[in-house]
Amino acid sequence: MVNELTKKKISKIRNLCVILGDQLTDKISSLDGFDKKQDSILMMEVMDEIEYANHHKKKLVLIFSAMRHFAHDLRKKGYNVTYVEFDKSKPSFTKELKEQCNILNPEKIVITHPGEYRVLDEIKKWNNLFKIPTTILEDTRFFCQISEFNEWAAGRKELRMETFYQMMRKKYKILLDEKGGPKGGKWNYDVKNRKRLPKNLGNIPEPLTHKPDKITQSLIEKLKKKFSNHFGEIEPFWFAVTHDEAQKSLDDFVDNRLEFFGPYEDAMTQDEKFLFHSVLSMYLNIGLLDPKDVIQKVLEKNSIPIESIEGFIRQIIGWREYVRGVYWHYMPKYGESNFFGAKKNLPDFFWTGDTEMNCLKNCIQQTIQESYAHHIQRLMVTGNFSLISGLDPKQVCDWYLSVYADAFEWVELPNTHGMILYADGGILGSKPYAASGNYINKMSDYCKGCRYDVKKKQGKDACPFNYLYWDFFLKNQKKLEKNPRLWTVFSTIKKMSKEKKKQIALDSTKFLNGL
Ligand code: FAD
Ligand code: DLZ
Ligand code: SF4
Repeated sequence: MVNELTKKKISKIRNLCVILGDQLTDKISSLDGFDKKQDSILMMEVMDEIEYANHHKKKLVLIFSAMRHFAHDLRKKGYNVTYVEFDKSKPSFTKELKEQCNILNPEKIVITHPGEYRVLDEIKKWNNLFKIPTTILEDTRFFCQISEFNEWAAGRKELRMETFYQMMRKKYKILLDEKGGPKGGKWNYDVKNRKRLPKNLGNIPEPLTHKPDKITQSLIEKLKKKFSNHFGEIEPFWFAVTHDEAQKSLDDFVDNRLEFFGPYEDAMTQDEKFLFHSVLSMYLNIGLLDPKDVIQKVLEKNSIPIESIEGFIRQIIGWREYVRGVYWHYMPKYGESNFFGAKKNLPDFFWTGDTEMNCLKNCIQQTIQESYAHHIQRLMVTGNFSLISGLDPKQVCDWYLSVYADAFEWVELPNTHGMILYADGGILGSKPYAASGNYINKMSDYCKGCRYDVKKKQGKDACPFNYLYWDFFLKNQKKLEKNPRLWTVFSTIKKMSKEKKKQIALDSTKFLNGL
């Protein structure tokens, strides 16, 4: 791509604004006060970012295509943009920035706070390395700033999403009644978000697909050649890569799927990959959609049942903001804990989908194809399995960071390390989300097509989730038995015979050794 600035031979610029691959909006704080005559933008595709995880090929296409389209739009609007395309000779942000500073000679470097600690650490070294002042600005796309979360968290005995969420609802006056209480009388309609799919629901509208244009198509061809070793299927590629396309995807969700989002939020079926989910996280996370616009659009649909509106709002201003707060509050140490001392290697089938467990096979194959799985698949199938099998948290986190198009560490790590693995010892959630095959059978149709029998509790045909569930609690009894939310689990264990415990251990060891 042509380097506009070098072409124009500007000898010195004022601010060099660095925009990262997940900051693709002209509302980004690093562009506040941008002066088109004196300032310039730098965007870089670099090998470090490509190689720090085994990113799904669709994720690579999404990010680079969205970056290139964004750079193109900025230039059309009259911004000076230097754009560095990926190449083996472009190893890191720091190395590239150094070269660009030599050419552009800026007075100041300006950047919005990155989404990952690893990158923040790198940026913090620029001041000294380049002897050019570097300003890191807050990421104002979020509802809750990091300092505000830290203030909220300070002195609390425990952090809980629900308390945080209510604070956010009050602060932004979202879904409140005239007296300032929750609209409809309840803060949370979670109990209405757990319906199984009925047989006669009819056709579920699929998410909007977008035809790759020339920029995307040529990227697909290049990436196919250069990064064929990366995970997942690159085609068919149908994601939005521009703001206009992402906006159309949002409209499509609100018009066609939001109504049933609430009731069927926890449901799963092998025939539908997306159900009533929005499939918007990847656009939100890279800047193609603004969370504030998304909330606004959803709130305008006031004819839709409250359990869908509230359920959706809770995910965005509740969970999304809460996990980001937890991440920055506890980094860099957050990912280092291993509460259960879990150390089993991630089985190969996580990368291939080659397993006889139908629920896992289905969720993983879908992940290979789409770089997407909805929340309950990530939580209760792959996540639950990782927890009760005692898989090494670092390997599990690496997997989630690689395979999903929406995966950036600020959101992936708390969800994986905290929510599913409880490796943080209960910072993020109040108990581990362990479940037996019964839960998966209740919420899906996976068990019908499975070689294992979900009703069987022991022996070679029994559903592995059934014995692994008890094995997990038996192995971790000392660490968990005082948790009041696990009272029923441990009262059952107290009544369990020695023979039964022995059988659970036998079945589990045999199964885990065979992985
Ligand atoms: P919907 O179900 O339509 O939800 C609406 C929006 O709410 C999402 O787009 C997302 O922005 C937000 N949201 C919902 N749940 C969460 C949550 N727990 N944390 C943060 N935001 C949430 N989400 C990511 O964006 N990136 C990740 O890397 C990621 N990793 C996850 C790993 C695990 C183990 C688990 C259990 C969850 C993870 N999530 C992650 C959260 C959630 O699964 C995805 O946001 C969601 O599946 C994306 O699909 P959707 O857009 O259709 O979401
Ligand atoms: C995920 C990703 C990839 C694969 N490549 C790039 C890149 O080459 N250049 C870039 O600016 N951003 C990329 N990203 C997104 C970054 O990883 C993301 O901006 C940081 O993780 C945020 O800290
Ligand atoms: Fe999964 Fe067990 Fe059901 Fe098979 S029987 S699909 S392994 S829950």
